[in-house]
Amino acid sequence: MKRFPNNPILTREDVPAIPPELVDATSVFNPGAIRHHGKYILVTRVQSRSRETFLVVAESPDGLQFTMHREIVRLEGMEKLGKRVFHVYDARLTELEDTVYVMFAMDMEGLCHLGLACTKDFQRFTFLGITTDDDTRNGVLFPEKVGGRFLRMDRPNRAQVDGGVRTGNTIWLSASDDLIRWKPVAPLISGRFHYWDEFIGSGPPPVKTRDGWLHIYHGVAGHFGSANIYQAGVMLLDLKDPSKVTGRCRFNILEPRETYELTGQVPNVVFPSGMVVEQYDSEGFALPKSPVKVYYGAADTAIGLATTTVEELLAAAREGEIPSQGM
Ligand code: BMA
Repeated sequence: MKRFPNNPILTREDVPAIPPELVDATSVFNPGAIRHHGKYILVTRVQSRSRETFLVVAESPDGLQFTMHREIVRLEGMEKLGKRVFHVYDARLTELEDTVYVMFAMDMEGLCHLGLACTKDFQRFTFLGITTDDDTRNGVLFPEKVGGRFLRMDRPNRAQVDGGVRTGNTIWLSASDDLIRWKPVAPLISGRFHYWDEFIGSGPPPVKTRDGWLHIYHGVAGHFGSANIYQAGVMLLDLKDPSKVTGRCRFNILEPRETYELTGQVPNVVFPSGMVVEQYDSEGFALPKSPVKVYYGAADTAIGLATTTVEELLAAAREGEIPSQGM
């Protein structure tokens, strides 16, 4: 992927003061992204000096220059949970039947859940519920039902990186009839120990192509002492049966190299979370030549944009497995 020359596209200096919670923001990162009614929308993660986390919408006419809203996203109905929610973060956006769904991480006492909210206008957001029983992050909805059911990928937090947070090394496919209650269907891919993607999690929601469901994920190399390196990669799932993995990149497609990715609140992080494919055919398949914009968190501090095409991503997903030494 190629970095946009004016990266980073959003930094703490772009975050307006939204008193009393948010003044002099510390960071803005890990955005969900969507093109909606001709505008590019990001739902960003913003932190204040208290290290509270807020979701704040940013919008743009061209996907390159964004303006942040002067209000914090309020998830209406979340107060009825009656339980403390420390943070909501890492939104992923999917449009289903004229409604935009936001799946996000919710840090609660002892574990992290996946929460679901919806909006039609990015002004009002309705909280729909907690959608997990176990510690889980990185939930992404498929943009349509497959085989009559809603599908998502999610990543149970069952592993621990040295010096890092609880994480996971398997992305699962789950299914649901109502978007709230989910059942695991099958594990999809697991971390490749010793290589770039030892710990993994979904990036942006998958994209429908004639060749299958194209999906960008993040991989963490945890074997470099104090520095966990977060990178981006790509995989492909069978169109009709997404529990079948048909491709996975050998090389990462983006890794921390620029100063704004190498240094910051958490160094060495590119964290892809939003993706806009510009062109689809009349049956809703992404066109191979279509430009693709990938929005990513850089060092948990700023937002970067990387560009590519659908066919380049498909080619990367077909690179194949990392061969074992000596075989
Ligand atoms: C992950 C998540 C992301 C974060 C990344 C790097 O576990 O918490 O939100 O960007 O770590 O710190």
